[in-house]
Amino acid sequence: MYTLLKTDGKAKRGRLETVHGTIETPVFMNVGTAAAIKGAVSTEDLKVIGCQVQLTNTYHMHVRTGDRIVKQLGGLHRFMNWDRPILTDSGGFQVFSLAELRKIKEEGVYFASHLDGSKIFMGPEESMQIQSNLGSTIAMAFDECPPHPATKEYMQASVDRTTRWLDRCRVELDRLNGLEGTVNPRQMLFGINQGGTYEDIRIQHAKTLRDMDLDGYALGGLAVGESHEEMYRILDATVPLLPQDKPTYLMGVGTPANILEAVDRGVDFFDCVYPSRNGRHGHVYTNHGKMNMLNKQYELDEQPIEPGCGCPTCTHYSRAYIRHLLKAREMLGMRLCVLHNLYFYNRMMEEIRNAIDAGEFQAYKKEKLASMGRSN
Ligand code: PRF
Ligand code: ZN
Repeated sequence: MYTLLKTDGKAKRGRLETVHGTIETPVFMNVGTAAAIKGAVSTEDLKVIGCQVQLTNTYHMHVRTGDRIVKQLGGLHRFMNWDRPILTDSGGFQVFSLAELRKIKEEGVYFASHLDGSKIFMGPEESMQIQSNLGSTIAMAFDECPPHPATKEYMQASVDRTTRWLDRCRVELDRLNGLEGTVNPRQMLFGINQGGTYEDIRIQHAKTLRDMDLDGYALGGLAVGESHEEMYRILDATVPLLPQDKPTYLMGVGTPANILEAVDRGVDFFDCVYPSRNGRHGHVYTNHGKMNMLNKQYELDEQPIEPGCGCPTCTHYSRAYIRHLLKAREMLGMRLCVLHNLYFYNRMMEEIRNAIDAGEFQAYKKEKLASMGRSN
């Protein structure tokens, strides 16, 4: 159940109650693609960092180790020793970005695994079955994330198919939730709005989705190569059409600035690999912009990454030591940078929630954007 607690302009402050506990929004979902946050980050670390919800991928768990095995082991929560909410992405996006020899048909997608080339079929029913085996808190509808750019004809046909797939997802998830032995019989379903940068297709699709009484509404097909301005234009046109009393989720976004702009347009949920991926490369976020920890200027620098930061890294280690670890290719260097970045993202979301609560979101956004500078 989602409760809209407060609005500040279009920014929403919400609360989603789930069988795995409460999610305060706006929220950043930490990306654990294959049931692990890359960079050797554990469940215990995530609790310290203030992570409310993790995201795991249907596609990755299906091709290795297999969702049936995870089900036999009691589902993802028990498998990962994580008792808070988990959202699983449907495979729609990963099939399009990773798999080879892809063929899209009305029934679903035929493709070859990126691991061993084995032939796999995934349609709406298969995606729901896998997500049900995983037992995540929130399942995502199986969609097509069309490439950017795509012709209008292709986009319209793709979105219409995604809508038909959503109908099939709903029927199948209802069936699975009613079966005996289902890992999480109260699994929720979020639908996904598509349409690329075609405003009219987006709007028409959003209107179709809002009449479907889903647990949440995602915006897919953004941050796939269009400009930030185009993405904001699509959010301006689409988010106001989605039910305000349900959570909204902007998939795969983004930079701190993207998140601030999307919150300002009414988005509740985010996920992105940037904090973990950048951290693994020694790139860290601070309130004064990004830093490259490999730079020579930190060789003798005994300050923490960000003075005043309460993360496990900044509490204990210096820039000089972190630079050394990265140079020496010690795993700890990556891990410390990832921990700081995830803390930075989760802390920013907490600041956003506090600012909306106080009715000061505009002032907060302006100050944060100004202090971080253009690089974010
Ligand atoms: N669909 C799904 N997952 C996604 C996307 C999408 O369009 C995106 C696009 N940014 C990220 N993850 N199912
Ligand atoms: Zn820190």
